Amino acid sequence: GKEKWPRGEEKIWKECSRHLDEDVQSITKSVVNHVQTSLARQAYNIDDLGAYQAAALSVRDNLLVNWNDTQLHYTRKAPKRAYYLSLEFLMGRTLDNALLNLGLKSQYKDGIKELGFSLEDILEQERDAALGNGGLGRLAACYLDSSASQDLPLWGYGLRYKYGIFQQLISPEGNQLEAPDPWLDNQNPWELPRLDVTYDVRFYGHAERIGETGRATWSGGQEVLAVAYDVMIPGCGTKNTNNLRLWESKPKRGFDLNSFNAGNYEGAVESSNSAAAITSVLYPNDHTTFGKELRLKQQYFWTAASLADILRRFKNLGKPISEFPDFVAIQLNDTHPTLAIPELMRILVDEEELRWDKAWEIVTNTFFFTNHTVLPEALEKWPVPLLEHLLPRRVPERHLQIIYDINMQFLQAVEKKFPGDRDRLARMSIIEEGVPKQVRMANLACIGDRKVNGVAELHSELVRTTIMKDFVEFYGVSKFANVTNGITPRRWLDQCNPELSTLISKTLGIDKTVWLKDLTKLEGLLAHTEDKKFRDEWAAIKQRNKERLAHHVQTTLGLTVNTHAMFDVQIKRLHEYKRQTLNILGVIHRYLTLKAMTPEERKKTNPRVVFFAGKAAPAYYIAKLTIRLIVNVARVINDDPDTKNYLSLYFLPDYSVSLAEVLIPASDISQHISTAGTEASGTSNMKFCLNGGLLLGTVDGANIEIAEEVGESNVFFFGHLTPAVEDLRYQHLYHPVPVEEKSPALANVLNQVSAGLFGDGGVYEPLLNTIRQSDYYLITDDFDSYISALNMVDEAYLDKDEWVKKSIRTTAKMGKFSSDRAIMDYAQEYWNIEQTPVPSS
Ligand code: GLG
Repeated sequence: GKEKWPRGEEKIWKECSRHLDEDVQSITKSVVNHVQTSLARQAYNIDDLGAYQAAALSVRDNLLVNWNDTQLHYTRKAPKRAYYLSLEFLMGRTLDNALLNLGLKSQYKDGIKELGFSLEDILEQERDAALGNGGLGRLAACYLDSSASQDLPLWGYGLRYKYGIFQQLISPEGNQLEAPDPWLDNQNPWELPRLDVTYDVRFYGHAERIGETGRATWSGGQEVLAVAYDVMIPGCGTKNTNNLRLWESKPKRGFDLNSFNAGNYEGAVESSNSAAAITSVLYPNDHTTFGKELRLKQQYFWTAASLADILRRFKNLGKPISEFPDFVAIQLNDTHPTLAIPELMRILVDEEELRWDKAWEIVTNTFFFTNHTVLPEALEKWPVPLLEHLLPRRVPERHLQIIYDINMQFLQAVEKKFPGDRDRLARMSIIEEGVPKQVRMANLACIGDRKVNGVAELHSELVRTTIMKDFVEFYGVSKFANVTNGITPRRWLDQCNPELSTLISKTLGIDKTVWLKDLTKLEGLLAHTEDKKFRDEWAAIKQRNKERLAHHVQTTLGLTVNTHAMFDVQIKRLHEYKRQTLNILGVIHRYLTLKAMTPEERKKTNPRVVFFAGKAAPAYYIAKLTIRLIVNVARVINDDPDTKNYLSLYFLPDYSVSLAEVLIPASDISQHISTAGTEASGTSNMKFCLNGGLLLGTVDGANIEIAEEVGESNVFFFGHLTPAVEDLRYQHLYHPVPVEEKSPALANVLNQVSAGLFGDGGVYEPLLNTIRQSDYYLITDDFDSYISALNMVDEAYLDKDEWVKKSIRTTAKMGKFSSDRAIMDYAQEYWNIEQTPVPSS
């Protein structure tokens, strides 16, 4: 018969259920309880780290109350769900965010204090969960926060890397060194191991077609176990607590017994190693792909486990498989999870025994694809031999068969629409001819998806007119849309800038949970720009945030920062297209200019402190050389008695989410200076502006939309526009003009570096030559207008009052850039899912 749930007395279960801790006393009790039982320690031997762990476990208990209610509610209501598949989730720290979203921060602060600790100190004990490289991974984290805050039934799926993005060290010469990031060493209180939720994932093996059915069987090869770890994602001002499910790979049987019995002990251990290796490390490359087998294994392992899990949940609904797209929407974050398309085809055709056409209809109504870049080096391609021939390493061979079948049908349709256009067929094919042949993942993702989107207006337009042009002509333009990125104001204002958050609530006269969830409410600040007292408070908070950053630099690097200078910040991955080179060459130009001045003239200038932070991909030589140059320029100019009161420079090592939380609120101006058309969106630009920092940038990515919101008089724009870029590159190659002619100022800077002003005779030549030669990123073309923009910033800053007004106006107009707006757009225009609030019990 049917089992009765709950077993035993329902009343007892209910009475004994845990509720949220809401008062200081029960919080203190729960923390002490964890000290004693979970950590097996006592009042006499507990330090800050232990106190952090106990507090975290107690907060986790509270999160679990809401998480359980949410999952039960979703199961009972059975709404359509969305799944966000991302190879990266750059979460940062959790404790502070959880306390704020639960609304329990002040209670925990008091409770922790009663136990003799300070909440501020124990928050610092937490290590970042750094399972991402940069913008793409942090965007995924912001979307999870927004999905919970907006009561949307959404889960994230990713990998539980044992090592996150590497730790960056700077050698005495100024070189970047990479060290592993063993973030799980201290145990992770924020995850729930679900040792009961596992799937087998098959690699290699052999696929055999069954007659003409289109079906195949697939057997043999290596089987790896995927084990689920769940991370709770609390919403702000709601009970809804979503889930991020991360997969860990494990050998299916601890040992391969056959090899063991055959006396091959080492071989047996190796096979268990290779299974565990799949989720051992995040690939540290941003915007570049290498056809590495392990990366392909990661992608397949993760998509296969996630799809199996999604399918199992769908099957529990008892609906026919044809209704799959009515209950499931899957967002592919970049092309990384594109193997989900052939994998779902495999399941539907081989296991569910659907006809190919029927299966294809389901697939193309389930998936949605976000593109994050038009840079060619970032578009994923996998060599066919890696997917097929490389014996005995036939990574999912069956999937290649399916990809070929998809391609054949697709190209037939293209041929029908554009008869005889062979070039077009070659461009649109999923397979790129050449040695070796390659699988173009963006083409596959586009063909297998219902909708494709870019991440800012300009970028989406570039997607339509460049990389997806042929596909627009084939499918029509409506398949290609835009969702401008967003950021969560919970972490990126309330958490990182608590004083400003308090001032905003006070000024607007509303509770913060209201404006944090409807960020357009910030516009109400505009009515107060003429209020001198408000402006003074605004400026004083910025000043204290600058002092907080200076304190951080003092305690971590032992350096004293002049907090009365303007703080100018560029923090992001090191990349030629982001042009940290333009910035550092600008700094050198400023230094040379100051040196040439009399002491009296210098006194009239605007003192400036320049901060850089960011990691370079370990194999990216030019990016690493740029770091070295920054570090060595800093050394010289910070030591120069003539200029050091007017200009100083810091490279802060090991950039992370937590460091960003200190840097962003402290900035007066931040730089987003990519070559026009190269930065798809950028998201830190939004974070700085939300915190009242002004923007210096090129007409690129989301900078454009920020300027549209805040008005061009409140941003500093410079440089060539996107349509000019190609022509300029062409000129560089075929009609080059020497740097001396184009920009004497820049030529002088380059010569000074070459001449060894910053030591290191000769080492920077390869970097300087990228500029002197083809100058692909247009440093020479934009240098002079960049310098004038910097001068305009200085001039504007001298009028303090007007500057503060600009700052307030900027924050006030950032409503559009909340990730709540973006996630609701996906929910309504793409996934067709509904807000499903969990009733408060
Ligand atoms: C990309 C882009 C950024 C974008 C981010 C999120 O380079 O411009 O803001 O994704 O969409 N790979 C990235 O970081």
